[in-house]
Amino acid sequence: MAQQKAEWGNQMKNEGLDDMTLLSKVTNDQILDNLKKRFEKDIIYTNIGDVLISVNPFKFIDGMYSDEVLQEYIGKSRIELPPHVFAVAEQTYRSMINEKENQCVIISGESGAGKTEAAKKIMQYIADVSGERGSSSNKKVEHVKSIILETNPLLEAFGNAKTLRNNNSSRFGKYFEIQFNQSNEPEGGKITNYLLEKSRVVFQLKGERNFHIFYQFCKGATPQEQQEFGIYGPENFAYLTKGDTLDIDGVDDVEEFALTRNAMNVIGIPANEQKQIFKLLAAILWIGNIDFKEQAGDKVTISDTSVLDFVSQLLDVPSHFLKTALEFRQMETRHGNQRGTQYNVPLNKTQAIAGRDALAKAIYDRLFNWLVDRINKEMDNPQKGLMIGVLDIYGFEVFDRNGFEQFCINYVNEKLQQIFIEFTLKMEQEEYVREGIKWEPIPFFDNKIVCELIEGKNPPGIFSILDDVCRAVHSQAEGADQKLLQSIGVCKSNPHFDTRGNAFCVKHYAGDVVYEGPGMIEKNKDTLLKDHLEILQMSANNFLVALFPDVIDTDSKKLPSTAGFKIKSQAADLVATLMKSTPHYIRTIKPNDLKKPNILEGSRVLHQVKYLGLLDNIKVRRAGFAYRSTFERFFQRYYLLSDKTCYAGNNIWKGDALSACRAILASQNVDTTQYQIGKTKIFIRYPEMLFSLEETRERYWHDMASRIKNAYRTYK
Ligand code: AD9
Ligand code: MG
Repeated sequence: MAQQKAEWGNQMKNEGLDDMTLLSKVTNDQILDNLKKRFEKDIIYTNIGDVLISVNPFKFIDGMYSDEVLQEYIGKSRIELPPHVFAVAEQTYRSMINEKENQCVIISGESGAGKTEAAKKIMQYIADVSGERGSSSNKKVEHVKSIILETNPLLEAFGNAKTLRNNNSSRFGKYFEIQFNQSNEPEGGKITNYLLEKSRVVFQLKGERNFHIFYQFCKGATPQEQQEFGIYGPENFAYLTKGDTLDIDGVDDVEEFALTRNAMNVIGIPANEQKQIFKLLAAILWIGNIDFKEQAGDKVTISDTSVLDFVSQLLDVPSHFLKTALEFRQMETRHGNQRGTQYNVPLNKTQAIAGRDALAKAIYDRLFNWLVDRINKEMDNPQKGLMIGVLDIYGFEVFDRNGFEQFCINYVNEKLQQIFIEFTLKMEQEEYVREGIKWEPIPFFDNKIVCELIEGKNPPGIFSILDDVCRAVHSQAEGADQKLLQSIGVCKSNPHFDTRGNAFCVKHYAGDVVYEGPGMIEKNKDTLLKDHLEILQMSANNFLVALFPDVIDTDSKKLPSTAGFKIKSQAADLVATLMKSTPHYIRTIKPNDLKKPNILEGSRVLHQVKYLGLLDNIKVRRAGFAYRSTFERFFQRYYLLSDKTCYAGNNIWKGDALSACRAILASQNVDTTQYQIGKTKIFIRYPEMLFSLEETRERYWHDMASRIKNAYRTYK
């Protein structure tokens, strides 16, 4: 480690700055140049003050996350060692202990930039340093630590997939909250998941796959599972072959399956529940193999009834009911508010396929949520102590064709950018004004206007318009897309919006995205078909029935909650939680689109540097103060440093906290240009000064301990 540290030191001298606050010229090109120099030397981490920038190396860098390196970061301040994800984890954990406040780590960046890998490192670090592994006498702590580490393979199996951008792309967002006990050990936890991309269950683009678990299961099922659930190689299932890709380079699905099963065991999911999970996965795959034959009169019939019978067996539902639910739609005559008779309308082939797929998606989505709830149950902790949350959420997405999913994903990113602006740019500047600190304001783009465009109520934002149209075309699908295009024009008063034929364009902070209108209303509705709900609730399998506790709504006037409404309220909850914690930022950057090591495409990185707002971040940081603390807190921490405030380790100060702070700073001969005194807080310009105060404090305690030891020896 010593040698490695020395090497890192040398690299830093020759190869770019480890804190870009110190750049000689603050321009986007200089930032790019600095990141590039470091990347070429395998230095993937760089700081902007407290924000960590990480460039994905797409390769294993020897020793980077070894136990020795991890140990090295324990107890160190951010400025003592080279920038590293462990330094962020350390600072997060120590801040929680020292400041007694909840913390969160917000990881952002586009798909394949390294968010999930960074999140895993943070979790690993916290599990490692919080009480010694394997030695804690508290069984609950040991169990929670194992779960923290094992949820990753499990949720990745069910929630990640190979995409064109990332071989292990998270197709859901997650906020993992670790709850600590009085001894600062993890004693509980809670995962909140956001918007699983369930459309992947039934469709994948060329070169992409369905969720990993399906391939793992098909390749790694035991002979008994193969027989009982009719599971064979993935090439046999329509849902697994849409993207013409069954394997991922360098990944052994059978080995991964063993890890998934192991994770289930460690987490505490018993064999009978595991069996239910696999049975439903098989049911989904077999639903995908149901095909329809067209009949005269725009009707269909299921081509192969043996497939239907097998699905019925897996779902434990009567075969003829399932057949009706898949071939017909139940309708009801209505006379005013009076309910009338029910009758079946035959579906055409397109409708039947859409219905079949909706059933498969609904089962998978509920199964995924069940899994998250199950893990949460294992980590449940009635004692609510301090918390650290780690947010790993899908990055900003722009595809050739963008739909409702991209719209929701980009909306959440817009909200996260708002928080970033709030914390790092706005609040910082507002605080200087409030505290009367001398300050040169820095202009920056505030994306509030884009958030308003999407979530606003008055004037109505895009989500409100989607909901209105859903309400207006409640029971019929026809004309919905047309109605949306008519209604959405009102958003044109916002300069970040425009219409383009069948589509509309939003000018996001990270770039312009054109969203296709057709299909949005259907996706926003997101209702489970009544016919499907009825059939699933009829199942003799209690596990399946419990996944669908929905009450069948007979009042057709009432609009069930929409997908847009759900993501909007989830985002609001998330923002509220994050705003109550002290944030730590990791901004991840993807160096190239080839997913290859040692290649940094300048234009791709520059684009990310721009939309991540790194330039504003550096400017505000340079003009600002690295550290601030209330007079009281500063005094409590450093009273030891002055003879006026401390005698023999005891606090002897009788005056006010501000005067104590002045006495402490004077005793350390701190230059008055290095700090400013505000109305309630002291602001310190450079972290080095704080570091030196910390060192003096440490030394004091150390000397004190030696003095006591000597005195004790003499006494003996
Ligand atoms: V997505 O929005 O979920 O599609 P992420 O999460 O940002 O995306 P991920 O962490 O999955 O990206 O990283 C993509 C791949 O890059 C990983 O599977 C690794 O192969 C690779 N990677 C990422 N970070 C590192 C790293 N620090 N060291 C080595 C890395 N490889
Ligand atoms: Mg990810």
